[in-house]
Amino acid sequence: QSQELSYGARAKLPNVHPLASKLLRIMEEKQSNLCVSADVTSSEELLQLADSLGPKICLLKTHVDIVNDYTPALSQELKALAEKHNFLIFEDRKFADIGNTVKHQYEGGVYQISSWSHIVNAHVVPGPGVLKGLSAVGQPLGRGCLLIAQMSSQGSLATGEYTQTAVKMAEEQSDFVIGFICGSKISKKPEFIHMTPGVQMQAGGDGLGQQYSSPEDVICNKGSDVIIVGRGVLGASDRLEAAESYRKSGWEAYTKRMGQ
Ligand code: BMP
Repeated sequence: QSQELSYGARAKLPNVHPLASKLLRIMEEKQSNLCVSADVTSSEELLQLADSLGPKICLLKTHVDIVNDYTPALSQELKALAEKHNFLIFEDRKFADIGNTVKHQYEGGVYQISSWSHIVNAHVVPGPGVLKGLSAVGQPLGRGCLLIAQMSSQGSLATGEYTQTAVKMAEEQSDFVIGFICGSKISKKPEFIHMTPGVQMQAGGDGLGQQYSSPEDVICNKGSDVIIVGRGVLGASDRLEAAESYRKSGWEAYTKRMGQ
């Protein structure tokens, strides 16, 4: 078995995207491969989460379109908190249209996502044009994109050849694609970051198709890099304590994988 590179070593690879490098450095520094999915509907709660959990996370994932009192001040304050606590922001917008349309959706509209979110993601179902459109906006700003190669939900169609095509598409646009949303490691290239949603301490589901695996399984057995946790943290009576326990589990699974 070939020697696996640490997050820190991957940050220094000659062909790594600068944003992927930054995220890998944050992960190493904060000893955190935890992305909290801040799926809340009020601005105040979102900012409170970002400020209190900020020290525990490498990445904050948002669904800005579920916030019911959005103003541009929210995204500006999120940006400031990301700097304060040294994490990146990932707006989980799941772009899935032709290049020209996603370009407008990324840059304009109410949310102006490209102006505040370091990372976005896209479905590969439209073909490479979706990335051409997004990168026209994001690349000059130093942004990065994750391709949705697999999904955690039951009955997902993103399997087999579809997943393989996503990997190929990423390799062909590695000046903008920094990794994948996936259930397990799907690319051998250490420059790409694998991120996995559907994580809770206990396996199971939510009755609406979500399927959960544990941090240990995702990082250690499946070889992914980042755990994405929503309700595992949000549903806890003490969210900070829950975030710390996911950070610790994710990090221990990583050190175990590295054989330390
Ligand atoms: P939770 O941990 O509460 O199940 O939340 C998971 C989060 O990850 C949600 O924001 C969801 O939109 C997102 N997600 C997912 O669950 N599965 C995927 O395949 C892709 C996702 O973005």
